Amino acid sequence: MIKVITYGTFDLLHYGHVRLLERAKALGDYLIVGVTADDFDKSRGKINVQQSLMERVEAVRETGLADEIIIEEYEGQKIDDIRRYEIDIFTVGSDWVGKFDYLKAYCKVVYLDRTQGISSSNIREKKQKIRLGFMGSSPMIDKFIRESRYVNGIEIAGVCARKEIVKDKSIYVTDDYEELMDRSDAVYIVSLPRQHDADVLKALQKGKSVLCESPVALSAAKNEELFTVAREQGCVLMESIKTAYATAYSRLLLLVKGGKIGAVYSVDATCTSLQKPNSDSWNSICAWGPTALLPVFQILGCEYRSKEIVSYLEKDGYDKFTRISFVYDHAVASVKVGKAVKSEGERIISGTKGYIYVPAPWWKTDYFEVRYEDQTQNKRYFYQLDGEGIRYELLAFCKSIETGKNGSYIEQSVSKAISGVIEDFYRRTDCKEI
Ligand code: C2G
Repeated sequence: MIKVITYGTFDLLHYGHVRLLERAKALGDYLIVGVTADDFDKSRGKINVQQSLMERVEAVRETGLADEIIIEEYEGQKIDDIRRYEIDIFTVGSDWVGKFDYLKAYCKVVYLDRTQGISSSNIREKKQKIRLGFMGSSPMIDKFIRESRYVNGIEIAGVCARKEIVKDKSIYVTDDYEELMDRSDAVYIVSLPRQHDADVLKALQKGKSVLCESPVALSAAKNEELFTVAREQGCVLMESIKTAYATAYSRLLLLVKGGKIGAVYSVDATCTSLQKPNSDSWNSICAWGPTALLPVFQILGCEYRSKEIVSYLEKDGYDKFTRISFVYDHAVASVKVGKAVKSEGERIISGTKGYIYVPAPWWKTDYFEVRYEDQTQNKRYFYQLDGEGIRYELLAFCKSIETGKNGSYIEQSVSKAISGVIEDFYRRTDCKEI
Protein backbone atom coordinates (compact mmCIF):
# COMPACT_ATOMS: atom_id res chain seq x y z
CA MET A 1 0.00 0.00 0.00
CA ILE A 2 1.46 3.38 -1.10
CA LYS A 3 0.87 5.97 1.64
CA VAL A 4 0.77 9.63 0.64
CA ILE A 5 0.77 12.69 2.92
CA THR A 6 0.10 16.35 2.24
CA TYR A 7 -0.43 19.41 4.44
CA GLY A 8 -2.27 22.71 4.23
CA THR A 9 -4.36 25.37 5.89
CA PHE A 10 -7.29 24.70 3.51
CA ASP A 11 -8.98 27.96 4.52
CA LEU A 12 -12.21 28.66 2.59
CA LEU A 13 -11.69 25.37 0.70
CA HIS A 14 -11.72 25.96 -3.07
CA TYR A 15 -11.19 23.94 -6.23
CA GLY A 16 -7.44 24.60 -6.18
CA HIS A 17 -7.26 22.72 -2.89
CA VAL A 18 -9.58 19.98 -4.09
CA ARG A 19 -7.57 19.43 -7.27
CA LEU A 20 -4.44 19.15 -5.16
CA LEU A 21 -6.06 16.56 -2.92
CA GLU A 22 -7.39 14.59 -5.92
CA ARG A 23 -3.93 14.40 -7.52
CA ALA A 24 -2.32 13.62 -4.15
CA LYS A 25 -4.75 10.77 -3.70
CA ALA A 26 -3.94 9.46 -7.18
CA LEU A 27 -0.26 9.18 -6.25
CA GLY A 28 -0.94 6.19 -3.99
CA ASP A 29 -3.53 4.09 -2.15
CA TYR A 30 -3.92 5.95 1.15
CA LEU A 31 -3.92 9.73 1.64
CA ILE A 32 -3.25 11.45 4.94
CA VAL A 33 -4.02 15.18 5.04
CA GLY A 34 -2.40 17.36 7.68
CA VAL A 35 -4.50 20.47 8.45
CA THR A 36 -2.54 23.27 10.12
CA ALA A 37 -3.54 24.35 13.63
CA ASP A 38 -4.36 28.03 14.22
CA ASP A 39 -1.29 28.63 16.37
CA PHE A 40 0.99 27.01 13.83
CA ASP A 41 -0.45 29.17 11.05
CA LYS A 42 -0.02 32.27 13.27
CA SER A 43 3.61 31.36 13.97
CA ARG A 44 4.31 31.18 10.23
CA GLY A 45 2.60 34.54 9.59
CA LYS A 46 -0.77 33.30 8.34
CA ILE A 47 -2.96 35.45 10.66
CA ASN A 48 -5.88 36.07 8.32
CA VAL A 49 -7.23 32.54 8.32
CA GLN A 50 -11.00 32.97 8.35
CA GLN A 51 -12.16 29.53 9.39
CA SER A 52 -11.52 27.66 12.61
CA LEU A 53 -9.39 24.52 12.60
CA MET A 54 -12.49 22.33 12.96
CA GLU A 55 -14.28 24.08 10.07
CA ARG A 56 -11.23 23.48 7.88
CA VAL A 57 -10.94 19.85 8.98
CA GLU A 58 -14.63 19.30 8.21
CA ALA A 59 -14.28 20.87 4.78
CA VAL A 60 -11.40 18.52 3.92
CA ARG A 61 -13.33 15.55 5.32
CA GLU A 62 -16.35 16.41 3.18
CA THR A 63 -14.29 16.08 0.01
CA GLY A 64 -14.09 12.36 0.79
CA LEU A 65 -10.52 12.37 -0.55
CA ALA A 66 -8.67 11.99 2.76
CA ASP A 67 -8.33 8.52 4.27
CA GLU A 68 -7.06 10.15 7.45
CA ILE A 69 -6.84 13.71 8.71
CA ILE A 70 -4.24 14.86 11.23
CA ILE A 71 -3.40 18.27 12.69
CA GLU A 72 -0.08 19.95 11.95
CA GLU A 73 0.90 21.82 15.12
CA TYR A 74 4.63 22.42 15.15
CA GLU A 75 7.67 23.10 13.01
CA GLY A 76 9.31 19.81 12.01
CA GLN A 77 6.21 17.71 12.54
CA LYS A 78 6.34 16.52 8.93
CA ILE A 79 9.42 14.38 9.65
CA ASP A 80 7.74 12.88 12.73
CA ASP A 81 4.62 12.11 10.70
CA ILE A 82 6.49 10.58 7.77
CA ARG A 83 8.24 8.21 10.18
CA ARG A 84 5.20 7.52 12.36
CA TYR A 85 2.82 6.79 9.46
CA GLU A 86 5.50 5.10 7.28
CA ILE A 87 4.82 7.49 4.42
CA ASP A 88 6.03 6.69 0.91
CA ILE A 89 5.26 10.04 -0.75
CA PHE A 90 5.08 13.62 0.53
CA THR A 91 3.34 15.98 -1.86
CA VAL A 92 2.46 19.66 -1.92
CA GLY A 93 1.69 22.34 -4.52
CA SER A 94 4.41 23.74 -6.77
CA ASP A 95 4.32 27.09 -4.95
CA TRP A 96 6.46 25.22 -2.44
CA VAL A 97 8.91 23.72 -4.90
CA GLY A 98 12.31 23.19 -3.29
CA LYS A 99 11.07 24.06 0.22
CA PHE A 100 10.57 20.41 1.21
CA ASP A 101 13.51 18.77 -0.58
CA TYR A 102 14.92 17.96 2.86
CA LEU A 103 12.14 15.39 3.20
CA LYS A 104 13.74 13.36 0.39
CA ALA A 105 15.86 11.80 3.13
CA TYR A 106 12.66 10.18 4.46
CA CYS A 107 10.36 9.62 1.49
CA LYS A 108 9.67 10.57 -2.13
CA VAL A 109 8.80 14.27 -2.59
CA VAL A 110 6.38 15.31 -5.36
CA TYR A 111 5.47 18.93 -6.18
CA LEU A 112 2.11 19.11 -7.98
CA ASP A 113 1.29 22.06 -10.25
CA ARG A 114 -0.56 24.71 -8.34
CA THR A 115 -3.97 25.60 -9.79
CA GLN A 116 -3.71 29.09 -11.25
CA GLY A 117 -6.21 31.86 -10.61
CA ILE A 118 -7.53 30.99 -7.18
CA SER A 119 -6.30 31.27 -3.61
CA SER A 120 -7.77 31.66 -0.14
CA SER A 121 -6.28 35.15 0.13
CA ASN A 122 -7.98 36.20 -3.16
CA ILE A 123 -11.29 34.97 -1.75
CA ARG A 124 -10.65 36.84 1.48
CA GLU A 125 -9.69 40.00 -0.46
CA LYS A 126 -13.05 39.91 -2.26
CA LYS A 127 -14.80 40.40 1.09
CA GLN A 128 -16.13 43.87 1.79
CA LYS A 129 -13.13 46.00 2.80
CA ILE A 130 -13.26 48.03 6.00
CA ARG A 131 -12.09 51.62 5.51
CA LEU A 132 -10.27 52.32 8.76
CA GLY A 133 -9.61 55.91 9.92
CA PHE A 134 -7.02 56.77 12.56
CA MET A 135 -7.72 59.57 15.05
CA GLY A 136 -5.10 61.10 17.33
CA SER A 137 -1.65 62.62 17.34
CA SER A 138 0.18 59.72 18.94
CA PRO A 139 3.20 57.59 17.91
CA MET A 140 0.80 54.64 18.16
CA ILE A 141 -0.77 55.81 14.89
CA ASP A 142 2.27 54.78 12.86
CA LYS A 143 2.42 51.39 14.60
CA PHE A 144 -1.27 50.73 13.92
CA ILE A 145 -0.98 51.83 10.28
CA ARG A 146 1.97 49.49 9.80
CA GLU A 147 0.21 46.61 11.54
CA SER A 148 -3.08 47.14 9.66
CA ARG A 149 -1.28 46.13 6.47
CA TYR A 150 -1.05 42.56 7.80
CA VAL A 151 -4.82 42.29 8.16
CA ASN A 152 -6.79 41.27 5.04
CA GLY A 153 -9.76 43.53 4.44
CA ILE A 154 -8.47 46.76 6.01
CA GLU A 155 -8.15 49.80 3.77
CA ILE A 156 -6.49 52.86 5.36
CA ALA A 157 -8.99 55.71 4.98
CA GLY A 158 -6.77 58.41 6.46
CA VAL A 159 -5.54 60.02 9.66
CA CYS A 160 -6.84 62.92 11.69
CA ALA A 161 -3.68 64.21 13.39
CA ARG A 162 -0.89 66.70 13.11
CA LYS A 163 0.83 66.08 9.73
CA GLU A 164 4.25 65.34 11.22
CA ILE A 165 2.85 62.39 13.16
CA VAL A 166 2.30 60.30 10.01
CA LYS A 167 5.56 58.96 8.55
CA ASP A 168 3.92 57.40 5.46
CA LYS A 169 3.32 60.47 3.29
CA SER A 170 1.04 58.51 0.91
CA ILE A 171 -1.65 58.49 3.59
CA TYR A 172 -4.41 61.12 3.56
CA VAL A 173 -4.07 63.40 6.61
CA THR A 174 -6.68 65.89 7.78
CA ASP A 175 -7.28 67.97 10.88
CA ASP A 176 -11.03 67.52 10.46
CA TYR A 177 -12.41 64.57 12.45
CA GLU A 178 -15.81 64.84 10.72
CA GLU A 179 -14.13 64.53 7.35
CA LEU A 180 -12.10 61.53 8.51
CA MET A 181 -15.26 59.80 9.73
CA ASP A 182 -17.05 60.49 6.45
CA ARG A 183 -14.21 58.65 4.64
CA SER A 184 -14.24 55.72 7.09
CA ASP A 185 -16.34 52.73 8.05
CA ALA A 186 -14.54 52.41 11.40
CA VAL A 187 -12.02 54.40 13.42
CA TYR A 188 -9.10 53.67 15.71
CA ILE A 189 -9.00 56.39 18.37
CA VAL A 190 -5.81 57.30 20.23
CA SER A 191 -6.48 60.95 20.94
CA LEU A 192 -5.79 62.28 24.45
CA PRO A 193 -7.67 60.30 27.13
CA ARG A 194 -9.78 63.31 28.10
CA GLN A 195 -11.05 63.43 24.49
CA HIS A 196 -11.82 59.71 24.18
CA ASP A 197 -15.46 59.63 25.22
CA ALA A 198 -16.42 62.56 22.99
CA ASP A 199 -14.48 61.14 20.02
CA VAL A 200 -15.99 57.70 20.54
CA LEU A 201 -19.52 59.08 20.87
CA LYS A 202 -19.23 61.15 17.68
CA ALA A 203 -18.11 58.09 15.71
CA LEU A 204 -20.81 55.81 17.14
CA GLN A 205 -23.50 58.39 16.45
CA LYS A 206 -22.35 58.42 12.80
CA GLY A 207 -22.66 54.63 12.72
CA LYS A 208 -18.90 54.02 12.75
CA SER A 209 -17.41 51.12 14.72
CA VAL A 210 -14.66 52.11 17.13
CA LEU A 211 -11.44 50.62 18.44
CA CYS A 212 -10.42 53.02 21.20
CA GLU A 213 -7.11 53.00 23.05
CA SER A 214 -7.91 52.36 26.71
CA PRO A 215 -9.35 54.06 28.73
CA VAL A 216 -12.45 54.33 26.56
CA ALA A 217 -13.80 56.88 29.05
CA LEU A 218 -12.66 58.58 32.26
CA SER A 219 -15.68 57.40 34.24
CA ALA A 220 -17.48 54.09 34.68
CA ALA A 221 -20.84 55.66 33.90
CA LYS A 222 -19.61 57.23 30.65
CA ASN A 223 -17.95 53.93 29.73
CA GLU A 224 -21.25 52.10 30.18
CA GLU A 225 -23.12 54.76 28.21
CA LEU A 226 -20.77 54.40 25.24
CA PHE A 227 -21.19 50.63 25.08
CA THR A 228 -24.97 51.16 25.23
CA VAL A 229 -24.83 53.62 22.34
CA ALA A 230 -22.70 51.14 20.37
CA ARG A 231 -25.33 48.42 20.87
CA GLU A 232 -28.15 50.81 19.93
CA GLN A 233 -26.27 51.88 16.79
CA GLY A 234 -25.40 48.29 15.85
CA CYS A 235 -21.73 49.24 15.92
CA VAL A 236 -18.71 47.58 17.47
CA LEU A 237 -16.98 49.37 20.33
CA MET A 238 -13.75 47.64 21.36
CA GLU A 239 -11.26 48.64 24.04
CA SER A 240 -7.69 48.62 22.69
CA ILE A 241 -5.06 47.07 24.98
CA LYS A 242 -2.70 45.23 22.65
CA THR A 243 -1.41 42.99 25.47
CA ALA A 244 -4.75 41.18 25.58
CA TYR A 245 -4.10 39.93 22.04
CA ALA A 246 -0.61 38.56 22.65
CA THR A 247 -0.83 34.76 22.44
CA ALA A 248 1.41 34.29 25.49
CA TYR A 249 -0.83 36.59 27.53
CA SER A 250 -4.02 34.77 26.59
CA ARG A 251 -2.46 31.30 27.04
CA LEU A 252 -1.23 32.34 30.49
CA LEU A 253 -4.76 33.35 31.46
CA LEU A 254 -6.05 29.95 30.38
CA LEU A 255 -3.41 28.17 32.49
CA VAL A 256 -4.30 30.26 35.55
CA LYS A 257 -8.03 29.72 35.07
CA GLY A 258 -7.36 26.01 34.59
CA GLY A 259 -5.78 25.85 38.06
CA LYS A 260 -2.16 25.40 36.96
CA ILE A 261 -0.88 27.35 40.00
CA GLY A 262 -3.81 26.62 42.31
CA ALA A 263 -5.90 29.38 43.87
CA VAL A 264 -4.50 32.81 43.03
CA TYR A 265 -3.76 34.99 46.06
CA SER A 266 -1.80 37.80 44.49
CA VAL A 267 -1.35 39.54 41.15
CA ASP A 268 1.49 42.05 40.77
CA ALA A 269 2.20 44.02 37.62
CA THR A 270 4.61 46.87 36.90
CA CYS A 271 4.75 49.02 33.77
CA THR A 272 7.11 51.99 33.47
CA SER A 273 8.68 53.97 30.65
CA LEU A 274 10.60 57.19 31.18
CA GLN A 275 9.23 60.00 29.04
CA LYS A 276 9.55 63.77 29.38
CA PRO A 277 5.98 65.09 29.85
CA ASN A 278 4.67 67.45 27.14
CA SER A 279 1.25 68.79 26.13
CA ASP A 280 0.43 65.51 24.35
CA SER A 281 1.66 63.32 27.17
CA TRP A 282 -0.61 60.79 28.70
CA ASN A 283 -0.13 60.66 32.44
CA SER A 284 1.08 57.42 34.07
CA ILE A 285 -2.31 56.09 35.08
CA CYS A 286 -3.79 56.56 31.60
CA ALA A 287 -0.71 55.50 29.69
CA TRP A 288 0.00 52.34 31.70
CA GLY A 289 -2.94 51.87 34.09
CA PRO A 290 -5.18 49.92 31.65
CA THR A 291 -2.39 47.50 30.73
CA ALA A 292 -1.36 46.91 34.35
CA LEU A 293 -4.96 46.58 35.54
CA LEU A 294 -5.93 44.14 32.77
CA PRO A 295 -4.50 40.97 34.37
CA VAL A 296 -5.74 42.01 37.82
CA PHE A 297 -9.34 42.31 36.65
CA GLN A 298 -9.19 39.37 34.26
CA ILE A 299 -7.75 37.02 36.92
CA LEU A 300 -9.28 38.29 40.19
CA GLY A 301 -12.42 39.93 38.78
CA CYS A 302 -13.72 43.46 39.14
CA GLU A 303 -15.42 43.16 42.55
CA TYR A 304 -12.60 44.16 44.91
CA ARG A 305 -13.31 45.02 48.55
CA SER A 306 -11.10 48.12 48.67
CA LYS A 307 -8.29 49.87 46.91
CA GLU A 308 -5.67 52.53 47.61
CA ILE A 309 -4.19 54.75 44.93
CA VAL A 310 -0.89 56.37 45.91
CA SER A 311 0.64 58.79 43.41
CA TYR A 312 3.71 60.95 43.01
CA LEU A 313 1.97 64.02 41.50
CA GLU A 314 3.18 67.09 39.64
CA LYS A 315 1.52 70.41 40.54
CA ASP A 316 -0.86 70.08 37.56
CA GLY A 317 -2.01 66.65 38.78
CA TYR A 318 0.13 64.74 36.28
CA ASP A 319 1.08 61.50 38.07
CA LYS A 320 4.74 60.68 37.52
CA PHE A 321 4.26 57.37 39.34
CA THR A 322 1.21 55.61 40.78
CA ARG A 323 0.82 52.47 42.83
CA ILE A 324 -2.65 50.94 43.17
CA SER A 325 -3.25 48.24 45.78
CA PHE A 326 -6.41 46.13 45.82
CA VAL A 327 -7.87 43.91 48.52
CA TYR A 328 -10.29 41.20 47.37
CA ASP A 329 -12.21 38.75 49.52
CA HIS A 330 -9.53 36.09 48.92
CA ALA A 331 -6.64 37.86 47.24
CA VAL A 332 -4.59 41.02 46.89
CA ALA A 333 -3.19 42.84 43.88
CA SER A 334 -0.73 45.62 43.29
CA VAL A 335 0.07 47.55 40.14
CA LYS A 336 2.79 50.15 39.71
CA VAL A 337 2.81 52.47 36.71
CA GLY A 338 5.18 55.31 35.90
CA LYS A 339 6.25 57.67 33.16
CA ALA A 340 8.87 59.38 35.33
CA VAL A 341 10.02 56.45 37.45
CA LYS A 342 11.81 53.37 36.05
CA SER A 343 11.25 49.90 37.50
CA GLU A 344 11.36 46.22 36.49
CA GLY A 345 8.40 45.68 34.13
CA GLU A 346 7.50 42.22 35.36
CA ARG A 347 4.28 40.47 36.26
CA ILE A 348 3.92 37.81 38.96
CA ILE A 349 0.81 35.75 39.65
CA SER A 350 1.06 33.90 42.97
CA GLY A 351 -0.96 30.76 43.73
CA THR A 352 -1.29 27.96 46.25
CA LYS A 353 0.52 25.44 44.01
CA GLY A 354 3.05 27.72 42.34
CA TYR A 355 3.44 31.04 40.59
CA ILE A 356 3.78 32.49 37.11
CA TYR A 357 6.64 34.83 36.34
CA VAL A 358 6.49 37.03 33.26
CA PRO A 359 9.70 38.98 32.62
CA ALA A 360 9.90 42.56 31.40
CA PRO A 361 8.41 43.86 29.21
CA TRP A 362 5.58 41.58 30.26
CA TRP A 363 3.01 43.68 28.34
CA LYS A 364 4.49 42.54 25.03
CA THR A 365 5.79 39.23 26.11
CA ASP A 366 6.19 36.05 24.12
CA TYR A 367 7.50 34.13 27.11
CA PHE A 368 6.59 33.19 30.70
CA GLU A 369 7.50 30.59 33.30
CA VAL A 370 5.35 28.50 35.62
CA ARG A 371 7.43 27.90 38.74
CA TYR A 372 6.91 25.49 41.64
CA GLU A 373 8.51 24.70 44.99
CA ASP A 374 10.06 21.67 43.28
CA GLN A 375 11.99 23.53 40.59
CA THR A 376 12.32 20.39 38.50
CA GLN A 377 8.60 20.84 37.79
CA ASN A 378 9.06 24.37 36.38
CA LYS A 379 7.76 24.92 32.85
CA ARG A 380 8.66 27.55 30.28
CA TYR A 381 6.29 28.74 27.57
CA PHE A 382 7.07 30.62 24.40
CA TYR A 383 4.54 31.95 21.88
CA GLN A 384 5.72 34.06 18.97
CA LEU A 385 4.48 37.64 19.15
CA ASP A 386 4.49 39.65 15.94
CA GLY A 387 3.84 43.39 16.07
CA GLU A 388 3.27 43.51 19.83
CA GLY A 389 -0.17 41.95 19.33
CA ILE A 390 -1.59 44.93 17.40
CA ARG A 391 -2.30 42.99 14.19
CA TYR A 392 -4.24 40.37 16.18
CA GLU A 393 -6.21 43.13 17.89
CA LEU A 394 -7.06 44.70 14.52
CA LEU A 395 -8.02 41.26 13.18
CA ALA A 396 -10.40 40.72 16.14
CA PHE A 397 -11.87 44.21 15.55
CA CYS A 398 -12.48 43.52 11.84
CA LYS A 399 -13.95 40.07 12.52
CA SER A 400 -16.31 41.66 15.09
CA ILE A 401 -17.47 44.16 12.47
CA GLU A 402 -17.90 41.48 9.77
CA THR A 403 -19.71 38.97 11.99
CA GLY A 404 -21.54 41.38 14.30
CA LYS A 405 -20.31 39.20 17.16
CA ASN A 406 -18.22 40.65 19.99
CA GLY A 407 -14.70 39.40 19.27
CA SER A 408 -13.02 41.52 21.92
CA TYR A 409 -10.62 39.73 24.30
CA ILE A 410 -11.48 42.36 26.95
CA GLU A 411 -14.73 41.90 28.84
CA GLN A 412 -16.90 45.00 29.05
CA SER A 413 -16.88 44.65 32.85
CA VAL A 414 -13.07 44.94 32.76
CA SER A 415 -13.29 47.97 30.50
CA LYS A 416 -15.74 49.60 32.89
CA ALA A 417 -13.61 48.73 35.94
CA ILE A 418 -10.56 50.33 34.29
CA SER A 419 -12.55 53.50 33.63
CA GLY A 420 -13.79 53.37 37.22
CA VAL A 421 -10.30 53.27 38.74
CA ILE A 422 -9.17 56.16 36.55
CA GLU A 423 -12.31 58.06 37.48
CA ASP A 424 -11.42 57.65 41.18
CA PHE A 425 -7.89 58.84 40.46
CA TYR A 426 -9.22 62.08 38.99
CA ARG A 427 -11.80 62.45 41.76
CA ARG A 428 -9.06 61.71 44.33
CA THR A 429 -11.23 58.93 45.77
CA ASP A 430 -9.22 56.28 47.72
CA CYS A 431 -6.15 58.40 46.87
CA LYS A 432 -3.02 59.55 48.67
CA GLU A 433 0.00 61.52 47.43
CA ILE A 434 3.69 61.04 48.17
N1 C2G B 1 -2.95 24.86 -3.67
C1 C2G B 1 -3.04 24.63 -5.05
N2 C2G B 1 -3.65 25.55 -5.84
C2 C2G B 1 -4.16 26.69 -5.31
C3 C2G B 1 -4.07 26.92 -3.91
C4 C2G B 1 -3.46 25.99 -3.10
O1 C2G B 1 -2.56 23.60 -5.54
N3 C2G B 1 -4.74 27.60 -6.13
C5 C2G B 1 -2.30 23.85 -2.85
C6 C2G B 1 -1.10 24.41 -2.07
O2 C2G B 1 0.06 24.39 -2.87
C7 C2G B 1 -1.01 23.42 -0.92
C8 C2G B 1 -2.46 23.06 -0.67
O3 C2G B 1 -3.20 23.42 -1.84
O4 C2G B 1 -0.31 22.26 -1.33
C9 C2G B 1 -3.03 23.80 0.53
O5 C2G B 1 -2.82 25.19 0.30
P1 C2G B 1 -3.02 26.23 1.51
O6 C2G B 1 -4.26 25.88 2.21
O7 C2G B 1 -2.83 27.61 0.96
O8 C2G B 1 -1.90 25.97 2.56
P2 C2G B 1 -0.31 26.07 2.42
O9 C2G B 1 0.21 26.82 3.57
O10 C2G B 1 0.07 26.53 1.06
O11 C2G B 1 -0.02 24.51 2.59
O12 C2G B 1 3.60 23.10 5.21
C10 C2G B 1 3.01 22.99 3.93
C11 C2G B 1 1.99 24.07 3.79
O13 C2G B 1 1.12 23.94 4.89
C12 C2G B 1 1.22 23.95 2.48
